[in-house]
Amino acid sequence: MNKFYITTPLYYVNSKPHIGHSYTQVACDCLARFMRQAGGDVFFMTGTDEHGEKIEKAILAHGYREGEEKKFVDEIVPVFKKLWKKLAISYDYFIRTTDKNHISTVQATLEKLYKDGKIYKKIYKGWFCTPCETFWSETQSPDGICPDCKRPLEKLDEANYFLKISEYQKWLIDYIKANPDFIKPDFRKNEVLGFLNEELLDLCISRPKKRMSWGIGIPFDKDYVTYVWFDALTNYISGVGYPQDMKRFEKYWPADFHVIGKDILRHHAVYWPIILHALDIAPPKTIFAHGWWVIKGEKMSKSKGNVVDPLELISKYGIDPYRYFLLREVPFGLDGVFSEEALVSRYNSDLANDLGNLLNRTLTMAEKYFDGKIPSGQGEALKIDRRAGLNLPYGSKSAEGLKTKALALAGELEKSIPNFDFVNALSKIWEIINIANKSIEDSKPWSLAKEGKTDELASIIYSLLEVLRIVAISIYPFMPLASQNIWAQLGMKDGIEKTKFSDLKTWGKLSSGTKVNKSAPLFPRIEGT
Ligand code: ME8
Repeated sequence: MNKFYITTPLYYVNSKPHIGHSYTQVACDCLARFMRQAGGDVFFMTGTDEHGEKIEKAILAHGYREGEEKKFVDEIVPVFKKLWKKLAISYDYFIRTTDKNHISTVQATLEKLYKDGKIYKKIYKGWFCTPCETFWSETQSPDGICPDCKRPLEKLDEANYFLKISEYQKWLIDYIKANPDFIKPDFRKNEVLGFLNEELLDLCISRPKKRMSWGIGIPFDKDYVTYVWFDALTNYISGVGYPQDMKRFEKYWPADFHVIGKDILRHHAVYWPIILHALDIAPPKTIFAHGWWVIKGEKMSKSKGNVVDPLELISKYGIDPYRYFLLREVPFGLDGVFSEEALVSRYNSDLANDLGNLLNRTLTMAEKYFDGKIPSGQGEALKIDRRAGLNLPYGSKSAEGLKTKALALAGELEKSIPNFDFVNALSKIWEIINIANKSIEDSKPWSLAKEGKTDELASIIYSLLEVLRIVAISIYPFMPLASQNIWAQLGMKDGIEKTKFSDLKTWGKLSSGTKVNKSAPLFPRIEGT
C-alpha cells in the first residue's frame, strides 16, 4: 500500500479559525479522502502553533498573566478541533507545538545542529518585524518597512543564536531547479527563486527569555527560547516520530505534500528544506502554496478584522455546500473573492438544480415505475443513449453514452485531484450529472411507461441509478456527507467510505431488486437571498 503523508500549516491560536484556515483544511481533507479511496496508507496531519510573541500578546490581551499561557492555549485548541470535526476533516493526527514529544524533537534537533557546528551566537543589529517575528537586512528593507506585512520595523540590538543557512543557498537553488515538483504551482517556484537571487541571511533561531519567554527552551542556553518558526516547522518531522521512532519516520518521510497559503511560502520553501538538509534529512516531495480568500480587495485575516466565520455559513447552508463552494469556485493556487451571493448561486445551480434534481427525479421514477426497486438493466446503457441523442448538449459530434462518459471519469479524477485541480475534477463530475439530466428530458421515461416499453424504461432508470452510484463515489472526497446520503438513498447498506476508487471503473455494480430509499431533498433550493 502506498504511503501518503499530507500536512496543513499549524494555525496560530491567537484567535478563532476563519474561512482561510478552513480552506486549507478542506483541500487537504479532499486529497486525503481521495487517496484513502484509492487504497493509500494516508497520514493526514494538522494542528496548532502555540508559542511565540503573537500568542503571548493574545494571551495577555485576553487578561491572562505570564505563566498562564498553557491555560489559554488549552482553551483555544478545542475551538479549532470542533470546527474541523464539524467540517468533516478526517485528519489522522492533531499535533500541538506544546506537546511533550514535539518539544523533545525540537530540542534534539537544536542540540544536533549545535553539536555539528551549524548554530552560532552573535550580536544582531538590524531591522526586526515584531508581528512577523522576522529579521530583515538593510538591503531587504531600505525604508524600514516590513517587505511582508508592510508595517514599520523596529531596530534591534541583541545577542542571539543563528543557523548557518547562507551556506546552503546554492544547494537550495540547484535543488529547486532540479526538482520541478518541489514547489507548486510553478509561478510560486519562480517567486522563491527570485527571493534566492538576493543574499540569504543566516536564520535567527532564538529569542532571549528576558524579551519573550513563551517558547521551547534552547537546550544549550537557559536564557533563550526557540524562534517560533523553527519550533513550528519541526512539527512535520516530530509528528511522524523523528527522532524517537525512526521506523515510523522512515515509513512516512519525506512528506508527499505540505499544503500552505502563499503567505508562508518562504518559511516552507527556503528555511524548512535548509533546516532539513542541515539535519541530513531529505526535503518534502512537494510544497503546494494556495491563494488567498480576499474580501473587498483585502486578504481575509484576523489582524484586519474582516474575517467570515465558517460556522455561520455552515449553519446557514450546510457543511457540504460550504466545502463544495471553496473547492469549486476558485482554481486552487489563485486568489478568490469571497461573497455569500456567489455561494448561494453555486448552491442553487449546481447542487439544488443539477445534482439534487437528478437524484430526486431518478428515485421518484424508480418508485413509480418499479415499486422502489432497482430494475434490471445491467450493462445496458445503450438504449438511453440512442433515444437521448447525448451528443447534443456538449457540442461533441460523436454520441458519447452515459456509460462511456461515466467510465471515463475515473481517469479524469486521477489526473486532476492529486494535482489539486479540484475545479476540473468537479466540472467533469458535473458534466455527467448534466448529461444524465438532459437524457431524462430527451428520453421521456414517462412516455415509455405509457407506451408500455418496460425494457427500455428499465434500462434508462438503471443507467441513471448507475450514474448516481458513480457520482456518489466520486463526490465523496469533496462532500462526504452528501455522498453518504446519496449512497443510502440508493439502498446501500455499507458506508460510502467502504467503497473503492476502482468501483468507478466498472459499470453495472448496482444489483437489481435492491430497494431504494428516497428521502427528503438533499439540497433544497435557497430562495430570496
Ligand atoms: O502562518 N486565504 O499560522 P496562521 C486563504 N502558524 N488561506 C488563508 C487565509 C486566507 N485569507 N488566511 C489564512 C501561520 N489562511 C503559522 C504556520 S506552519 C509550520 C506555521 C491559511 O494561523 C493558509 O493556509 O496565520 C495560511 O498559510 C495559514 O492559514 C496561516 O495560518
